[in-house]
Amino acid sequence: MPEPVVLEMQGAIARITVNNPPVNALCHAVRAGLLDCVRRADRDTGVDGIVIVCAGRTFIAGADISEFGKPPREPILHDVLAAIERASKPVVAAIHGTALGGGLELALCCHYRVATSDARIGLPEVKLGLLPGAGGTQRLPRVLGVEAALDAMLTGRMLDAPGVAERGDGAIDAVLDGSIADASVNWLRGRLAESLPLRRVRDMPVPGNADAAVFERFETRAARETRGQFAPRQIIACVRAATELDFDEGLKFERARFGECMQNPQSGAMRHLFFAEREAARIPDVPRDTPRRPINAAAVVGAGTMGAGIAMCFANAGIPVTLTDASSEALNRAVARIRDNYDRSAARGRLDTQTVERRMGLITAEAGLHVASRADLVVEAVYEDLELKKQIFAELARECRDDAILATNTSTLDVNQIAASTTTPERVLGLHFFSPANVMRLVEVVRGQTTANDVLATAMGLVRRLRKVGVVSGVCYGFIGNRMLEGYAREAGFLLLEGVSPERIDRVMRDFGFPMGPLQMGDLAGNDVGARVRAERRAAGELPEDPRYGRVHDRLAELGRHGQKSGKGLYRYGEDGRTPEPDPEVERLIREEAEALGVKPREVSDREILERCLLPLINEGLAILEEGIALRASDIDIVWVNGYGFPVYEGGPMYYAEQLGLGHVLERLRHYGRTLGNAFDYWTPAPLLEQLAAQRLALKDWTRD
Ligand code: 3H9
Repeated sequence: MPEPVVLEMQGAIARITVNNPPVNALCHAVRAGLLDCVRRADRDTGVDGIVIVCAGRTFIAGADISEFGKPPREPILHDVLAAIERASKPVVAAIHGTALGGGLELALCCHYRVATSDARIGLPEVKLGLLPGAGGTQRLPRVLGVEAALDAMLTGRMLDAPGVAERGDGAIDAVLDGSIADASVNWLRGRLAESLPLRRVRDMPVPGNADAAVFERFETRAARETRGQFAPRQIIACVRAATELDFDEGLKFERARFGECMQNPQSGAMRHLFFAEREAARIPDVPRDTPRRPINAAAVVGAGTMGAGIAMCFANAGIPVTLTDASSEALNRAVARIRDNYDRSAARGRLDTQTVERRMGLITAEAGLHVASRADLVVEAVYEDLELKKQIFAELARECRDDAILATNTSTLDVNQIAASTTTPERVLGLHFFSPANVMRLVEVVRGQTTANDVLATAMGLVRRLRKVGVVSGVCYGFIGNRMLEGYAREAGFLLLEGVSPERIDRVMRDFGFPMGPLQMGDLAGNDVGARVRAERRAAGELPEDPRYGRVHDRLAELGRHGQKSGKGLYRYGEDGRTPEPDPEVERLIREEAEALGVKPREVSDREILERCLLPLINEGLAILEEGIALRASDIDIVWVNGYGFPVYEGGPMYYAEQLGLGHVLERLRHYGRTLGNAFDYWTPAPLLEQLAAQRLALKDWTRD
């Protein structure tokens, strides 16, 4: 193992290089090495200045997250940063890649900062349920101003170094060409010749006059954008402290708040998700170095909302894409919709017009499946009809190159049957995008019985290139996410029949942290779609013969109450077409249906609403795990957080279950089985749950033999 931190002399400049792959995290050895090198260089009378630079792909990406929760080992980061800041000679941070979290905090303790033109900086701690706890909340406002600093810390967004340098406020002092290790040394030499002073961010005043109104505005925004999260409020409090307290008092305040965030269970949940997301990319029987097929051109079959959204995903990632459909009107409509979508982003200042034109230029619309012959990968996104999809795949297999990958965006149909309709099933898999495809991060990558390893590896790589998160799912009805949704939606429907109002059910689930409740979500997805799927599944004998099952929603669909899109569903929608309002007509309908079914109104507590919605979902997750549909429990968490709005600070349904205690989950399932009756085995615990609870095993420690 090479030394993680080395010091070498470049004339009178001491260059300290951090080399701790993959991202130069500030683990114990790096902290110790940095402290030692900085002290040595500072003492050495032959040294005029110091440069801190990193080897590999990036500058320091922050504290080592895998050390969190373990007892701290000296030297702690604060001591290292204090030594850098107090050095008697100018210290320059030479940034390439990304300077994040503790990495940027370290750079802010240096007296100057230089960067490559593609470098980015950021304080993303909020995404881990934390705040920048090594001076970031006190120093960033001093160089960027309160508002820009708060914006960066509350969103965790990265800022481009050249843009920051242009502001001229000392956050980045220069953007350099060529090798950063050499260019930074030369830059420092030049400045030393001009006898540059030791400039410490801690001595700068916080610019501007941030009054109470500014902080209130950010409080309101945080309450909306990061509802229920603990860390954002602490970040705002710390920045306020930076404007009110002297620097050292501000640091103390920050440290105390950082400790509170670290202790808060939310951070544990969010750190779990950080590692879970990276783990999801690993497929045990597909080695990381499996060769991938090049994807330089894509095609999307079906120009509906989904197809158009998927085409945008490719264009956004710079991949040329051909959208095709049998109907040229549908194609024209799709292109107009895409254009409109981009124009609206441009109007909001999220995209510049050049980017809009470049992306539009990558999208071609042309009728006829023959256009797919040019593609390296085709995504089919037509109507959910198995026969239609089989026909399309048979034709695609003839039209496309032999090595082209054929993917279906089905959310319910059997990928194995679709693959079997081609002569080359090994190149077929599912790519289940979530709606709206250009916004939602999740893609379930559905591995068919015959999908080849390199096809799967290529698809996972592609999803990452689209800046989304891919989770591998086996083939079953609804894959991971929609299959788990069933029990959740079922119980919401039963609670309606038992006399609980739709608003109350949705409110309880929103209070738990979902952006919307199950009934609002149903209205958004469309009751006609749900009713059609239920009818097909009922006919196929795949649903319990329970007259209560989906009853209210089937009635709504019969009445043309399709949901938001038709202005009324379980709710009615006001002027804006989006705000749900209770509808007395629906209340009457629910009462009538309950009477017809003989379901009596009951007193139901909020706790019961929450448990009845969540426990079946968790139970199904365990079944999915046991069947091998999901590779690991944390993959299920990634699906539910990114595809269904499960609150990040609860870590996903399986992590949440583990926090409740699997024994407790088992006991509550049994409780409902006893009190509600266990019709159709609704409350029968998954065998894996019984097994884990009996053995007191954690989900992550369980392996499928
Ligand atoms: C902090 O700094 C607290 C301070 O304010 C206060 C302290 C007192 N630690 O994402 P990738 C691993 S909090 C440990 O696939 P990319 C990651 O698990 C920290 N490990 O690469 C993965 O491992 P594996 C604030 C880390 O190129 C591998 O590196 N900083 C860390 O797509 C590659 O990661 C952050 O939150 C870490 N800090 O993206 C930054 N970071 O290969 C978090 C990464 O075994 N990191 N790993 O699966 C990132 O955002 C991205 O990793 C980065 C690279 C953009 C840097």
